[in-house]
Amino acid sequence: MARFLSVAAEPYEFQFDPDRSALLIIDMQRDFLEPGGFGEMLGNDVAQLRRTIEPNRALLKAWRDRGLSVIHTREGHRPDLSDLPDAKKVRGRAKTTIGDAGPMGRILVRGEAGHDIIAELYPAPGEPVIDKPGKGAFWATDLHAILQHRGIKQLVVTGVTTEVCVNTTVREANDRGYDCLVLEDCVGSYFPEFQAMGLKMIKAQGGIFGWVSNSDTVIEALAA
Ligand code: C5J
Repeated sequence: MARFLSVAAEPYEFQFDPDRSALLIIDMQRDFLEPGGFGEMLGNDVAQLRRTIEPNRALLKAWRDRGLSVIHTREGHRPDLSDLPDAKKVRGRAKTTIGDAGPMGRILVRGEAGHDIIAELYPAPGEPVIDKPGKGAFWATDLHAILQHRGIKQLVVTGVTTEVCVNTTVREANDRGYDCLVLEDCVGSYFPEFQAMGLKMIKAQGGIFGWVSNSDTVIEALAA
């Protein structure tokens, strides 16, 4: 019989069945988070994202200790860039863009060092890694099929960045019938104002896209 756990959240408590829930960790990739990576090369302050590493590490350990589903994503493209739309390639008019040589290999290309997940949160054997060409984790991937085959109905979502890939994925998940709980200390943006607004948008209007809480509440609920 399903055993629901309840955690304090906004706009109201989030109740979830751990056996039908997955921890979905979005794009915790070296190029976004590590000093010397592509994100920093663009002038971003990676400390804004790095503060999420320790809470994610603690949550991931608690989640794995319970034997629950963990799924990781990575944003990136095939080495021949055949899945990279021109619109994405040229957006921003930067001199160095996706597919070009960057500080940790070709930027956002699968198989390159910068595309990989940071060591602190490295996927364990058996944990699916979804390679996504877009911002949302559902578009052009098999994420929905994997979740359906596992009977997953609810997602605890963490990762980077709050206003881009996390928000897009939560919206996609919401339209596919999943409940999403987003943990504010485990998601990050290079821009504090986008972090705040990205979370506000999710929980607005009675939880229009989902719920917002923090990692301690989930870890405590799992331990109870
Ligand atoms: C992610 C991005 N992961 N901001 N990508 O948010 O381009």
